[in-house]
Amino acid sequence: MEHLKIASDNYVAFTFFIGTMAMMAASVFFFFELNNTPQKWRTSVLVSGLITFIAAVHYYYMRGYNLETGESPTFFRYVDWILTVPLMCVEFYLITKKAGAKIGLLYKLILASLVMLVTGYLGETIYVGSSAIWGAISGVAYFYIAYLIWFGEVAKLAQNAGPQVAKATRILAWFVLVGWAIYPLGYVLGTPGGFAGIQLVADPAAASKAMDIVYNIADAINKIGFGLVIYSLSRSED
Ligand SMILES: *C/C=C(C)/C=C/C=C(C)/C=C/C1=C(C)CCCC1(C)C
Repeated sequence: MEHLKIASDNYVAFTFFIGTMAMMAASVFFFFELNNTPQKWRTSVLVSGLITFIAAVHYYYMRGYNLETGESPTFFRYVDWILTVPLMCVEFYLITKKAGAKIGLLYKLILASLVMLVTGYLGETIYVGSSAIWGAISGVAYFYIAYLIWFGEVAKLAQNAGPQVAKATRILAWFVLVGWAIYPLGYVLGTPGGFAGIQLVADPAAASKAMDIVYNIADAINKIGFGLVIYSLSRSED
């Protein structure tokens, strides 16, 4: 077999590589810190570690897949998201639980995230010709999640859960509003032939590369950054 190496101008492979390393390091950090985490925050910090660990395994695979085939690992990208995004919903439930969050809230968040991801996957793979319609449905589910966190149940519960939880929830809400909004940008960039007439990158191969780079950057910000907000909450006095 030919020996595969990452060319120094191969930014897609490079971001997969650095993403793998960052997710691994973050997982080791969260797991090892569990021992000196106060009991009431242990599950939350554990979930932060699970999110980056699941991503690390997928990134390790996607890195190899991309290097060997030169293609975008769309399927495993979505497998990763379908596991990790619901776990981020679990984080919102866990931190608002002591203010009375009900399991129904968790189901709502998880259901909306599944709708968001499944419709995004359909628009990216099977119904590329109607990617705008699937992207729009996905976007509605995304805004519903953002609504719950900014103004709905999550926001209201966080207000009653003490100043530290309120503050952490506000930061996480910014992650969802700004950090998560990077993904639709990747989707628009990567739609072959353009998204609803918007074509940011004309060459299909370049478009798919741009999409992978955007998704890889977004994942690092959202998974590791999100986990660090939970970690710093676990170190607060509350
Ligand atoms: C760790 C992975 C995360 C936080 C992934 C989040 C993914 C999204 C917020 C994706 C959203 C999409 C839309 C809102 C519309 C277009 C299709 C998607 C799936 C890219």
